[in-house]
Amino acid sequence: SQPKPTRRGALIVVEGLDRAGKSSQCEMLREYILKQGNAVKYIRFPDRTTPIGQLIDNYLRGSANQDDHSIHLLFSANRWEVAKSIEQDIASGITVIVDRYSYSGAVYSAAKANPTLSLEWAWQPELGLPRPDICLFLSISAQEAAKRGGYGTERYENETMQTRVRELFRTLFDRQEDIAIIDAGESLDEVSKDIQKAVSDCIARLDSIGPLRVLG
Ligand code: NYM
Ligand code: MG
Repeated sequence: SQPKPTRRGALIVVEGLDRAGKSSQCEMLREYILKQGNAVKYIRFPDRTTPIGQLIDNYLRGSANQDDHSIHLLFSANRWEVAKSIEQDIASGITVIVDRYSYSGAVYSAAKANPTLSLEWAWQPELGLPRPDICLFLSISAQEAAKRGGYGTERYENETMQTRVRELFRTLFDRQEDIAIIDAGESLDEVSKDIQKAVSDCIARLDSIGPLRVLG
């Protein structure tokens, strides 16, 4: 008899405003998936360790300026340079948790209100990237986020920008599929439970979803 083919991993994205609790929730989710006996990997965007990532890091810290379009395309390129390895991990049965992805990419750039940088324009370079099986949006108001120990000092970390980002996330998520809106205003454990439920449902659907798809 033939050996059973490896069941592919799931591609899980966690999105939200700065201070929504993404990193803590990603770590709790990683432990949950591991405990269930599944291989799991955590990655984040921007990946500041690559040469492109270093340009992005300089920009975010304010030590370099960039044209809005140019930096946007660098954020996208930073995903494209990892796309193959995500596909390989998924195919070999590893579930990949991604902290921020194309959704952040499109909305943070579009939030700058540059007249030639619309949400539609910003989404285009993402077309063809691995498509998440589920995107968990940790939903929290900009005011609530601001209360959580305040923002950092990087670019975009202010309430005006975050308010626009939040609106654009909503607009984008109305157009995209497989989005789970999670109320991130609750306790860590409650939020984590909601995430586990959404992810378990997604993993149970994997066989009917079939192979990893691409963003459209
Ligand atoms: N960001 C993140 C973008 O502007 N475009 C992108 O494509 C991605 C992935 O980078 N404020 C912004 C959102 C964040 C900032 O991310 C740094 P983090 O997760 O706070 O380190
Ligand atoms: Mg941040």
